[in-house]
Amino acid sequence: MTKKEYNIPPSHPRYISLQLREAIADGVAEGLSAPEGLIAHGRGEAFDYLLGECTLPPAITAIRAAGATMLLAKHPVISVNGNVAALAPEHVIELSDLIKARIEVNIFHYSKMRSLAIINRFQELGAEEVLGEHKDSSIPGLDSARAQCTSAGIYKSDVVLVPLEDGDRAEALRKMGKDVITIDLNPLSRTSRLCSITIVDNLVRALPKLIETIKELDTYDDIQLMEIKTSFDNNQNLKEMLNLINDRLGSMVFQSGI
Ligand code: PTJ
Repeated sequence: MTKKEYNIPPSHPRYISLQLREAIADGVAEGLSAPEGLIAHGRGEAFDYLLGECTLPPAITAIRAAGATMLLAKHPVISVNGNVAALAPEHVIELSDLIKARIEVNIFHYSKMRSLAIINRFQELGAEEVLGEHKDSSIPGLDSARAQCTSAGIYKSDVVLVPLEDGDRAEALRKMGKDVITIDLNPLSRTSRLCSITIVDNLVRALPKLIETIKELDTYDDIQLMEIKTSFDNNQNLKEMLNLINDRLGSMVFQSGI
């Protein structure tokens, strides 16, 4: 999240959550995020409550698998949308620099103006290249605007990170033979179930952890990385996450707040 002064005292018990909410509201006001992005954010907030607003162990496992997969990639791409541009542009740029991944804007609620605003935001923050303005290729079997992509970016990629995604594109990208990694707070979403690796965590917590993990895994050889990648089972990981949420809810004791 771009550091900005919002009118929320740091002592507020919901400080971080409220800051993120302001960042998304700003994103809409600045023409980066779609109004629908507010709804998606609210759904994310609800799931974050269920996780206890922290990175749970299955997410750490998924982050390691994602890190290994990204380090093994020949053409990694990070696909960004309006919510990602509002919440975590600096982390996306750091990650792209670290693994030499291309950044491509690909939005669901398409408008040329918003697409350009997102490209500009990333460039203002130091991204050298942001693909997505001139789309010259398309993802087969996908009817939405998200099918349009660039041949040098998403089309050519072997590994794509698609945070806050819609399931249809994830499915189509997988059918193209790509490894598709998502970050999604909802372990029940189609995207979560259809991706190769799903990190069930908040984007703003997961990206810095992914960056740290990649720095650590950078000393591993390809055989060790492949072992981490192939030993990951997405369905099993989602099941563990749901079991943890279930246990957490079952053991909650409510106390008077005062
Ligand atoms: O900019 P656009 O036009 O591409 O639109 C972006 C949104 C996010 C509006 C669009 O992709 C969309 O409608 O997404 P969905 O289908 O609502 O899915 C968003 C998913 O992200 C939901 O499962 C949310 O629970 C989840 N989510 C929301 N906020 C976060 C999140 N996951 C991780 N971190 C978050 N901060």
